[in-house]
Amino acid sequence: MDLGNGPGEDFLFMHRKMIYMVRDEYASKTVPIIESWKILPRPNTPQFSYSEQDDAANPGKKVFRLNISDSGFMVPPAHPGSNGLKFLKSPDYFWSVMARVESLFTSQRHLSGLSLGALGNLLEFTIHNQMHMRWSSISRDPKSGQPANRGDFDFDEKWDDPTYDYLGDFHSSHVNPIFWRLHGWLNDRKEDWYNAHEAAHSGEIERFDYQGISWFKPGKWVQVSNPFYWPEHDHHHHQMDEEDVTVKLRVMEIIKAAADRSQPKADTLLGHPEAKSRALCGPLANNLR
Ligand SMILES: [Cu+2]
Repeated sequence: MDLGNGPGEDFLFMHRKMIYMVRDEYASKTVPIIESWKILPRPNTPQFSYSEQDDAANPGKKVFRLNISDSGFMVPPAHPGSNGLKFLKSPDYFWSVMARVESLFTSQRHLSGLSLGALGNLLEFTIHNQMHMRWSSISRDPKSGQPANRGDFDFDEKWDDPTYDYLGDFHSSHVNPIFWRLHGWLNDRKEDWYNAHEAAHSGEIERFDYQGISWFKPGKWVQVSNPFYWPEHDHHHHQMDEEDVTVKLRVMEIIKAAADRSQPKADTLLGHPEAKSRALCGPLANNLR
């Protein structure tokens, strides 16, 4: 498997762009952003954590307030009969696999030997997919309330209902606030990666602005100069041929039509960026459900 290839960089760039677009939307509506997880919530983290803060109403006094980002995040049960998912959601799995992978991706020694593409591919196919599934609840048909999975090409309007926030489906996962916490965590690993390289061999990675996003110049550790965000006919990186781009554009049109039609709904602002990511990330939950 080629770990250092372009798609790993695309994965990271597309999500960073998406996170910043959504944070801008929140800022423009003066809504506080959904904070990233600083560390993955442990199976034994208390569900409600309170921290001491200054009391604005009584200067000099302290109050205890609920601190969401330090609180635990309950793990919803797996669909009965899905043993693979049951294992993935277990504390054993968290401690024996996820916590170890997490420590690799925060380790300076490990990060300073990875290219950006390898970082993206490794993150996506290990902890990213596991986080989506760990915190997903049972997928339900929003109309009937019965357990059901949306087909990959089923863009029926009923799936646009904001109550459909299944984390295992790219159509809906971004409606779930946990999506932004876990993707915020992933996004922060790029800064760890950059800092690890700076510490190990300062100057080998240069930063620049790409499409309004703070990114990394191609060089020893970075392969792609124009990470994928939306298919275009005029640049041909990753050996994408014309026919391939045409097919991708068609798929994007279908997805965009589905996203546009939910305009009046609350989830629209968040809907576009992740709809775009469908074409990039590939099926996430298929092998787990
Ligand atoms: Cu994701």
